[in-house]
Amino acid sequence: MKIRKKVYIGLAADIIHEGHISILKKASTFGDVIVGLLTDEAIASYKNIPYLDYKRRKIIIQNIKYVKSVIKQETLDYVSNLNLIKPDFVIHGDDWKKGPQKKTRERVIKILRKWSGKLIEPKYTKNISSTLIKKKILEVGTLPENRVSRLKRLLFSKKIIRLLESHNSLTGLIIENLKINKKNIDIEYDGMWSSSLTDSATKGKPDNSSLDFSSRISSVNDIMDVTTKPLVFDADNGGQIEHLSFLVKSLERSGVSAMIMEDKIGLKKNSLFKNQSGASQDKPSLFAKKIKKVCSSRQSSDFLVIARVESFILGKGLNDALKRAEIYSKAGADAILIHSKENTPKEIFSFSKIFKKSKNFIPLVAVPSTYSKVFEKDLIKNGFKIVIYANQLLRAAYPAMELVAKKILENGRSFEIENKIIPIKKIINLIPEG
Ligand code: SPV
Ligand code: MG
Repeated sequence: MKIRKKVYIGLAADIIHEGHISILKKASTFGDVIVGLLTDEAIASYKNIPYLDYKRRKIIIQNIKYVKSVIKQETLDYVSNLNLIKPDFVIHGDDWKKGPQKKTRERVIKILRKWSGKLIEPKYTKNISSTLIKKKILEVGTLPENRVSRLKRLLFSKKIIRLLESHNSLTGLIIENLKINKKNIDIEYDGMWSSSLTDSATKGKPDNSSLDFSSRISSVNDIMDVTTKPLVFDADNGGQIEHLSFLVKSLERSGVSAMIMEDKIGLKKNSLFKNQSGASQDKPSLFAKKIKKVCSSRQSSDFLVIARVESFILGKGLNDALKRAEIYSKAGADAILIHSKENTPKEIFSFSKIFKKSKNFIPLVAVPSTYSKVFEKDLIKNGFKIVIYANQLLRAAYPAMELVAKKILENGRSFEIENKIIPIKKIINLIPEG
């Protein structure tokens, strides 16, 4: 019996389109097609994680008639899978001759030489852009359960999750769409932070729980209407334990991926205020009960509860912070936000250095508002998995608006500030008609 040749093809296969089918069909004419399906982690190393998780993508691919089998490809690099399979052919669209996969391609060619394998590069199917399809998805929206689970998936696949404050739909759209390319890697925000501070300020109210949760969730829903990325909700101290399960249900129903709950009690005060007199911390055992309540109320463990330790904010020091983090982790928290209002990350790094070694270690979250010089790479090195830029968009918008308002008053007309504001046409075209 003639032994069939082996054809290897690496795929992300997030949004399957006719381009994928055409390349798989072509591959099958050379032999048995083995798909190396990129894991979320492999994809996250050069762009945003896919809409569908690995399991679901695998089901789709292994049921395509041109595919013989599917294996995991855990890195963008093909070498370890190729060494394992020693395929006669590797097939890939010729679009990887430039861009982020150029080096990967060179390594494939080199390794194939070892067993005289061949690289086949059909012309990339033009006019099918997954970016365009993704735009369509955005128009349709995303189901809450898809969105909720995205944060947990990111936690397992990215070195650091980058969240930016969103206080309305327009800021949500900036976070959703903005992308830059740095050294051939797409860089973007992973999701949004619904900040109690900026949500309240946008409505002209102080950050002392003057906005009730239904108002906060209404702002969240506006953002959810026009975005697909995960959103993390600032739940202050979660309110009364007796009401927590209703809050959790509402958040999950809206598609929120996580709530961050702080261990303060009494009339709420923003943590960045210098004077924290009157603010106090909950008893660790009582706060642990709140965490447990969230865990038992959530419909899915994909919805995360992040415990925010305020010991440094209230001058209680490292040992108190560590003790609390241990208790909250044991109570079921999925991550710890260790907050600080120092102007360097020294304090939070002293915490992570010890907590990293604990058997109760869970991922860490940083909010570098006052210590804004810290680079993400240093947060990663120190065990942080989520960074929240908690208020920057509102801080950018307010002075810009105030300046323009002032200039109109000064000049008695708006002509002088035309060069500081975008043309009306641009605003009209900014939001496509539904
Ligand atoms: C918020 O953004 O509302 C926060 C972070 O809770 S902080 O303002 O630092 O307290
Ligand atoms: Mg807040």
